[in-house]
Amino acid sequence: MAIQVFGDSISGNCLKVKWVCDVLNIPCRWEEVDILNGESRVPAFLAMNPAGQVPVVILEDGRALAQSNAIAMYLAEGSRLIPADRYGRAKVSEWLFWEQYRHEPYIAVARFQVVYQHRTFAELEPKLVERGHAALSRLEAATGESAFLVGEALSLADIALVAYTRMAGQGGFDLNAYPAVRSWIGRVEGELRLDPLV
Ligand SMILES: N[C@@H](CCC(=O)N[C@@H](CS)C(=O)NCC(=O)O)C(=O)O
Repeated sequence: MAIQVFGDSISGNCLKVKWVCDVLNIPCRWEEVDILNGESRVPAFLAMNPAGQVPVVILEDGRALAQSNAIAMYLAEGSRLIPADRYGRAKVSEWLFWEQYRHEPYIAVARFQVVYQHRTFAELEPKLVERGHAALSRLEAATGESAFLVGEALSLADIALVAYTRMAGQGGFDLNAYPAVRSWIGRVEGELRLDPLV
């Protein structure tokens, strides 16, 4: 039986899970959740994820798992998306933790406020914008040094980080200021067979 992925198809966090399944040919069944209409806050959903957020997956044996990066780690275990060596694996984790603490809370939230809440770029909190640019600057340095975030091959780090980075323009971040990031996005989109967003 395929795993079920409960997600919102324009959420970067949810797309991470879809892309890992696609790249690794893991059969999955997508269940669209309308988060704006409260579908992630009803009892049946909260029974799967008490945090009331997508993505959440139901594994083949019926157990639930939430948090995009935890799901991605679970699905990718033993695959080419996680380096074989201990240091490489730890570097992937470093990027995944950083994404949730220093990247997603600014870039994804700015985009959420624009795309879902219809704020203008000028109405965004300056702190969101400043920290989003700080995250992009760090990525600019890293992507200028190697083809992918952990060495020369696609890993889970690239999938997790590209999700909201490629959408950053929708939150008011001009990616033309980050040429190495743009090239890296192109490489990752190529690996994931995605049409370019920018
Ligand atoms: N850290 C979580 C964040 C999940 C998250 O923020 N989900 C959003 C959509 S991207 C959501 O479900 N929002 C609806 C809500 O919080 O009610 C993850 O990586 O999975």
